[in-house]
Amino acid sequence: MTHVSWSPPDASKAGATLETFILEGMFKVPGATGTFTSLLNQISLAAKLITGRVRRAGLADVLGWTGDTNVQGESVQKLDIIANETMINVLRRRGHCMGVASEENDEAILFPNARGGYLVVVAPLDGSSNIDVDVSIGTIFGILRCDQERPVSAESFLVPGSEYAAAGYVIYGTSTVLMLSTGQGVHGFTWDPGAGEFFLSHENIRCPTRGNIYSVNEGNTARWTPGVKRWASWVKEENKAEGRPYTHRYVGSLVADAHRTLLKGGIFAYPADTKSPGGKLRLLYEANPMALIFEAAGGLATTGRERVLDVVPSELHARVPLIIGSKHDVETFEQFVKDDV
Ligand code: P6P
Repeated sequence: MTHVSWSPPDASKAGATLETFILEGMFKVPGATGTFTSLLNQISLAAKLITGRVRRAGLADVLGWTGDTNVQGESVQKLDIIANETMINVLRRRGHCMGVASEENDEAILFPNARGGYLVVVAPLDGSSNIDVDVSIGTIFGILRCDQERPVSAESFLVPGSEYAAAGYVIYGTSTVLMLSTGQGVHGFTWDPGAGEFFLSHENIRCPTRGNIYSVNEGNTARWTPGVKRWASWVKEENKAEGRPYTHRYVGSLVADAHRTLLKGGIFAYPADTKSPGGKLRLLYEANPMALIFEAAGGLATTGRERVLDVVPSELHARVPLIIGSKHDVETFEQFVKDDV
C-alpha cells in the first residue's frame, strides 16, 4: 500500500476526535501497519468504559472496599478491579497487545496468541484511595514495543522508559481528559459524553519552564533526607524577587497533581524517605509514563539522582522516587539533593 502523506487543510487539529488525530498521525509514518493506531484506540475504548463506571460510582454499589489487598499491599477498592478487568479484557482482543503489566496483578498477563509486537503497562485506577471522597483519580499507561516473533515474559517489560513507544494518562476529574504522547509533543483530548468521543482540546501542551506551585506530602517531612528538607524550607521562604514562597497544592492522586503541574508549571515530588527508601511510586506504570509526558512537553523527570527514563527496572513493581515538573524547578530540586547519600 503506497503511503500518502496527507495532512488536514489547516495546521490546527483542535476539535478532531482522538481516533482522527491518531489516524492522521499514522499517515505520516512510512510503513505503518495500523497496529499501533488500533492499540491506541483500544486504550481509548477502555478509558471510555472506565469513565462511565467512575461517573456512576456513587450510584452503583461499587463504593467501598473489597477487603482484598493488591501486590502493593494496598487495600483494593471495587472500582480498581473493574478498571483493571476492563483494561485487560479490551487489550486481550485484536492481537496487538502481547502482554500487560498491571499495578493490580502480581504477575504479567501474557497473550500467547497475539503477534502485534506491543506490551502495555498500566495503573488502571491510580489514586483510588480518593474514590470515596470524589477526588480526581486516573488511569496511567505506557506502550512498549516487543519482538513479534518471540514469546514474551515478565523480563520483556524490564526496559527503561526511554524505550517506551507512547505513554499517557486519563484524569477522571471535573471532566475526563486523556493525555497522550508518542514522544513528539503532548496532546489532550476531552471526553464528550453526548458524542461518545474524545475531542482534541489541549494541542501540543508545553510545561512552563518555571512555575510557582510545589506539590509534596508535607506530612513526610520528618522522613526526608537533609537535602529535601532544605528544598522544602527554601521553597516556602519569603523572597519576592525570586518569586517565593511557592503555593502548596497536594491532592494525593498522582494523575491530578501531575496534570496540574504539567499545565501550570512548578514541581511535584515524591522523594525517597525513611519509610519508602526506594520511593513509593512505581517505575513501569506511574513514573515512566509521567516522565515521558513531562519530557515530551519540555519538562523534566528525575529520581533526584538520575533521569527517570534511564532507570532499568529490577522487577515489574519496582518503585522509584519521582520528581517531575518545570525544567527550572526540577533542576533547582536536584541542586538541593545532590549531596544527599
Ligand atoms: P501519599 C495514590 O495512592 C498514589 O499511588 C499516587 O497516586 C499518589 O501520588 C501517592 O500515592 C500519594 O501518596 O503517601 O502522599 O498518600
